[in-house]
Amino acid sequence: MSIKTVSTQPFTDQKPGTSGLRKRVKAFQQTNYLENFVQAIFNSLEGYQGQTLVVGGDGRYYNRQAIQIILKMSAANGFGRVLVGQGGILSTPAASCVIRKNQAFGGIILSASHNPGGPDNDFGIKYNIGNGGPAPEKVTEAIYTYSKEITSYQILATEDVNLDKLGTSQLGSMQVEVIDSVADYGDLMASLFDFDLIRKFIASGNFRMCIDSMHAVTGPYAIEIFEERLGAPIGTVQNGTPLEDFGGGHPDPNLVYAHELVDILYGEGAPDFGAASDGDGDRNMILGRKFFVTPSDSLAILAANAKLVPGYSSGLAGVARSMPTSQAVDKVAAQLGMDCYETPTGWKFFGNLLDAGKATLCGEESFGTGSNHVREKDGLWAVLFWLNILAVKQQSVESIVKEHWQSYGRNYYSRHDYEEVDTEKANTLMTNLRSLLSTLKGKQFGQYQVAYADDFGYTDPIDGSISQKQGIRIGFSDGSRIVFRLSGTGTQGATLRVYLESYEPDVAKQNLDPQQALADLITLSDEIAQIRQMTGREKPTVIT
Ligand code: G16
Repeated sequence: MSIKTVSTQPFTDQKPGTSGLRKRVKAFQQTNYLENFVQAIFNSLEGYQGQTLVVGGDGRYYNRQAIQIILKMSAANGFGRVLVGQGGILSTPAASCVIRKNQAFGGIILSASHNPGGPDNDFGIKYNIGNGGPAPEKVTEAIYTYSKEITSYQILATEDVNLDKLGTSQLGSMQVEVIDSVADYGDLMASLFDFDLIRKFIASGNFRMCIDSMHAVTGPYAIEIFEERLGAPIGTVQNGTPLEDFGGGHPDPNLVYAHELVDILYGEGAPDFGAASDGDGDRNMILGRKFFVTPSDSLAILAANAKLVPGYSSGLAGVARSMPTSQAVDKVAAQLGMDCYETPTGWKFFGNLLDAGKATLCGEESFGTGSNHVREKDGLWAVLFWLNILAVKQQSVESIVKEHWQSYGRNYYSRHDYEEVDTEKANTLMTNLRSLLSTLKGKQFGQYQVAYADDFGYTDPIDGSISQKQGIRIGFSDGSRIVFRLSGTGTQGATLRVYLESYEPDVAKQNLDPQQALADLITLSDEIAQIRQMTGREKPTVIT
């Protein structure tokens, strides 16, 4: 087995986005494309010689081939040991858990998250640091810099590793350990939640649930946790076999793409509870019978009820949400007397707050919720948190949410996405908006008066790092908001996201359809940003 040094040329498009590098599979299949990026990751790191790396992915098309390349490059670059999930499978939160449990140097996760998979769809790769969380911006920027300068990479000339057989083998001087993808993660969940209580609740027969893994990575995790450890009937988990193309679906747990589950929860004889997870298992959608819980509300409700759950019974240090996420959790934090942090979009921004013990729960409007148990958002964790609350309160999902609104008020919320918009047009729309900002304050639009208008910037309270231009916020004097930003996770053209929020403390007015409650703000967002004119689109592609 010899180490080969292969000459290569840089690619100019390897800048990591909101969560790593995401491109079409075909881009990754170009000669040296993946190798360059992996070498750029290694070049950006210091002190990893002889250390442990965790590797796994969501099982999508090209996962196995990519893992073989990464294993051979890790060996050639001097890692001492790689822990790899069986079959190449590790959900994003499970990878975070394994990194932390083994005090690994870091991890490489292969996933394009909720983006579709298959030869003509998407693939992705991201680096996680030793705390188990996504690399912070200074690391991703260094990776990008190295990717632009690269002239060669190192790889071991050797046979592929058998990824399906548990156990240890040798790759040059590096050890490869194929680990059970689920065990460590399952044990961590059992340590946080009252599994006995949930098991009894499920066994009582008064509660039925349906979990949709969308043919993505959570299948084996959900089957072991819900059906095997918690005793839910076989078949509770649907679409539980990970497929390379996710069965042709779009593994994004929202009302549009998780329609199979939505049809069940809104149909005749619907179960009491439904949940779905995304491609790599870090997102979640929570449904009650004929009832949808917005991710922003979900975060607020978990925070308000955390004391009911063993892993959080001593209270929360604080909470954090991304800027576009609704302010529902802010109300809970204020009432419980704890800090609430507002960060840019991207789970990586929560890492420092979690490490410093300033926040215990974090969440994002993009169907992500998590806590300090790992350093990634965690879909099945959120489902278990809800199950634990339901088992204690013995109420329906809908009544828990409505009681929450009665106590804290309701933050009506919706996100309108315009996908695959021409990049230049989307950039012009944002530039135009930026140039308007200084003129907006104090302006009256119908019933709304602009209280502030800015481009969100964030100074990390722990390390002082600054992130600018993180989304345009227009806030009104009644607490309503419109936020505009361009997604950092798409792979084709640009995705414009428009986030709309209004606050309703009056219980009598809390039962409107959000699109109706937000109708004036929706019209106003078009008036201010000229969305239809600039994008040529009459309506959003996806409304959540
Ligand atoms: C990633 C990030 C999240 C972010 C989401 C959407 O999630 O980890 O923090 O909220 O993308 O980002 P954007 O609005 O830029 O598309 P995931 O689940 O795709 O890894």
